[in-house]
Amino acid sequence: MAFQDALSIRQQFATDFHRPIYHFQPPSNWMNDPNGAIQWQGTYHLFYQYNPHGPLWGDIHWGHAASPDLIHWTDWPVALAPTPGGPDETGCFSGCAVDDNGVPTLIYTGVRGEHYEVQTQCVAGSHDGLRTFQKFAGNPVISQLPPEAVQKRDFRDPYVWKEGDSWYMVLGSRIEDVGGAIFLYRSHNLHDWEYLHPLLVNDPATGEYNVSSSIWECPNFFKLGDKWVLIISYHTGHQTATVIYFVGTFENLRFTPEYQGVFDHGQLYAPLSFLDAQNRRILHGWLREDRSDRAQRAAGWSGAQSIPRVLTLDAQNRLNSAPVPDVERLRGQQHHDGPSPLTEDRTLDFAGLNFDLVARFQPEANGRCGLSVGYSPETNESLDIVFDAARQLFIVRKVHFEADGARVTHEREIPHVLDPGEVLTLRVLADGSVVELIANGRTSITSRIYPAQAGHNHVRLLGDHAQLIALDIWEMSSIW
Ligand code: DQQ
Repeated sequence: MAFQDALSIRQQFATDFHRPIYHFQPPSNWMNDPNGAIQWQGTYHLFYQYNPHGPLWGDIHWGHAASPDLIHWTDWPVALAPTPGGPDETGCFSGCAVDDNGVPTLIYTGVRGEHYEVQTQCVAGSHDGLRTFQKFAGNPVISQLPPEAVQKRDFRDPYVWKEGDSWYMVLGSRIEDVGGAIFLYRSHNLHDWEYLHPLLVNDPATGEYNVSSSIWECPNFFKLGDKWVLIISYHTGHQTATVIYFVGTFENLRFTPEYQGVFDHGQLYAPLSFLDAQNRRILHGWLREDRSDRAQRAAGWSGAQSIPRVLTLDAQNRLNSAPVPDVERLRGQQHHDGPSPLTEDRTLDFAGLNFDLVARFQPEANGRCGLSVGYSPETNESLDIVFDAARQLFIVRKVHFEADGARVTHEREIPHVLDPGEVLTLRVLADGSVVELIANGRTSITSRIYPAQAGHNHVRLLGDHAQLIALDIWEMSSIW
């Protein structure tokens, strides 16, 4: 698609206030996982799971966009399409990109079968600066499942890195009646792969995320500081669930987790990380919709990418993330509030759905403090995120209207433990229907909201028995 065509398609959505203006999306239609993120000769390239035919999942291709700064994107032609009769004839599923001796190379899952039941690993390289990709004639490069996995499907999402002269790959999968599994492979040329052993397997005996029907998708495995981090997207076997991570050691090709956490408690899924030229470990995540297929069809688009985040480990080996600093260049008019005691809920002077917000609170031992986004005083529609200091958790409450006009309330609790003496810090990137919230750099809660009217866009301060130290909100400009 020519750049100008992409722009004019984007302009058709100009009045859709649910559509983000500064988070990446394709011009129209469906997008899910980020794929193949890489910085090539200074330019960032992002690929993504894409259905060119409509706004629901299906006939999965790899869309492609490029950026000088991870914020402003240009649409590039589709990079991978299913080849009739080939190992990817029913879909080019998720994968990564590497630099194979000067050749940008994509490694992805080719899918065959009416029910996506044959999943094998494929390779494609570019010889014209990532404009087009040629699939390796010997594809698939991995088609046999390891002996541990007796099922035929759920064997996908290669994540590859190089160490010394060897390439390594982790693959997401499951083991029948045991649950999610990540398998480790090695190669000297990206074509011939040797299976080593499971990197990590679900323990059905422990924990909330250890269900024997689970599938572990989209693994990322990388060194961060002195530790190794494994990120997986956890699928219950019935539905897309939560992104979790493990931090530990990797010695003699064996991973020993020492700490486990949740990367995001909401709508962020299937993230993909890569190392850029500044040695930053950067992660994109798919921001899933939270509305019906019918509503997505009516909108004509589905899915957004998170603002890329820089990953770090804190002193307790918790995985921290922060939006790339370049997003701050989109900040426009600033609104400031505080310091002031928080004794009751109050609506701010600022209203809008496209903003960047930083707030710091000091709650008393029994205090509550937080924010409401997309609030309507007439209907009470809102997304409230309130920290309960006594219980050290967030209460996330969403009041919204279904397509049939029914008013619905969802409420859930998300743990967030402040360190001794630590103030509560909230960073919120709100953008149409997207609300990315990161608390103290380590608790990520991504929400999607679809206010019934554009004017349902007030921001409120919520809480009592707390001190607002400072609040800053910046209006954000569009990247298109
Ligand atoms: N999405 C892809 C799969 C992956 C899943 C298919 C995760 O490769 O496991 O679109 O969202």
